[in-house]
Amino acid sequence: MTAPGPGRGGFPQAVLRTARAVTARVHGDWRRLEARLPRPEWYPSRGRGTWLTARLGVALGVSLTVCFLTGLFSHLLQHPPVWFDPPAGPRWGYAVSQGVHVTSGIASIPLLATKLWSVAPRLWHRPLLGGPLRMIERGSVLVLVAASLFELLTGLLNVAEWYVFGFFFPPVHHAVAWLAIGALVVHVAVQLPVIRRALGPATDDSPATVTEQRAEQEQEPKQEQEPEPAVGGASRGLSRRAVLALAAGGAGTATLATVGDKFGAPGNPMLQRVPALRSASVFSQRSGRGPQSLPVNRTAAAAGVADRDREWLDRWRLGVDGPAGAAEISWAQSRALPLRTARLPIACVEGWSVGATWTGVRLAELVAMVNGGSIAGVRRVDVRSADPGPYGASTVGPAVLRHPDTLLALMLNGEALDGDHGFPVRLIAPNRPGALQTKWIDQITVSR
Ligand SMILES: Nc1nc2c(c(=O)[nH]1)N[C@H]1C(S)=C(S)[C@@H](COP(=O)(O)O)O[C@H]1N2
Ligand SMILES: [Mo]
Repeated sequence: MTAPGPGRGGFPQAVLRTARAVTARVHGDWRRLEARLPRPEWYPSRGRGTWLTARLGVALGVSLTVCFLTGLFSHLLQHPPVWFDPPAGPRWGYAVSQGVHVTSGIASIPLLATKLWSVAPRLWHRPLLGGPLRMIERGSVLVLVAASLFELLTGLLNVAEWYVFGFFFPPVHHAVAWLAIGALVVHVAVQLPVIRRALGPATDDSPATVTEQRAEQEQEPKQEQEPEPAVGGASRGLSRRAVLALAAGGAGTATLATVGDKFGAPGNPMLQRVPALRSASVFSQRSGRGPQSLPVNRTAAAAGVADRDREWLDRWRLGVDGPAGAAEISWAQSRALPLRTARLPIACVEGWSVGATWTGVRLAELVAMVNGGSIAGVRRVDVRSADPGPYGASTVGPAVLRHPDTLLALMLNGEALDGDHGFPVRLIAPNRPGALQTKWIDQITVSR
């Protein structure tokens, strides 16, 4: 009798045998697991089918594309690459674009939820994994769903200022947006024939469509039954039109509940015309909160620049450094410079925006002091505050610098700036993300 020791047949054979045993075991386990997982026919709702999915897909495709483009615009303005000089107009440009970005993102959430519901049975089509092609196709849908959910969720959390994610939001939200839009393009390309058929003039019950469905069902044997059953049919749930109406209602409600803060201060003429909008927007908390009727994201206390009294102000100097000199400007001196008043919004990345009347010194005026009397040849102006946070400093490019309403603001709505709004001076410029409207500035550096 020979003992079945490890030495029998040599080492390579032993490895092969073990590998085969493991593979068979895994395969068997997988088959048993697959047999117990849900099947498409466990989802009997008669609302489901390509008619509904395609229509939800079109709505979602539009809202996500709008969201992507406005997001790209926002990213370009907030983190301009070296080749891009952010334009200074239109002055409400960023406010409108970011309002549309956040609104389209929020409206996408109920649309995406309904669309996932409408295709849920497809998740369980057999084979679950299949060959390499099927794995790639299903993998691309997985990327699309995961990236879209990630974008909508992180965006929503950011708007709600609930920073539970442990990463710096802008670069990650931007990178995953490309992943989502790339997967969306692939998805639309792959599904185009189905989409065209579902949206086309032929109804689901027309002979042509039935034939095509049969072809589809042959590819994927567990395809859900497409035609809406006759009245008194066996399947349950809402009709496809009812589900579509529900999704539209959800998107509309979410929009209405949050859109109010995109229309500026309580004094905004737009809101005076539609006062109901503000009261309907129960989740748009930001409008008008804070001192001087302007919301505050980061308070002076949070930035470590509170308790600025008279003595502090007497000692305070605004440092200006440039290629042709340097200056130190006291509070009294700054108020003696030519002042200019402009109506400009603070437009936060969170989507809210509030217009206000700002009075201050033109940034170009200060830059000229240390650049030989003009702003000629200036490539960038860096403004800095004592705030160590991520928005404690920002850079102004040539186009914004040239704009006459780009100000170092000393006053807001006719009063000295409140401590929370950047006392003694802050930057305010047209078409500029709120995050770059730096408060509590004490240093300006001019570079050619
Ligand atoms: N120094 C400094 N300036 C800052 C910030 C900051 O955190 N630190 N936050 C910015 C952001 S995100 C916005 S939206 C605006 C808001 O200005 P407000 O607080 O005056 O409304 O200030 C900007 N200026
Ligand atoms: Mo902001």
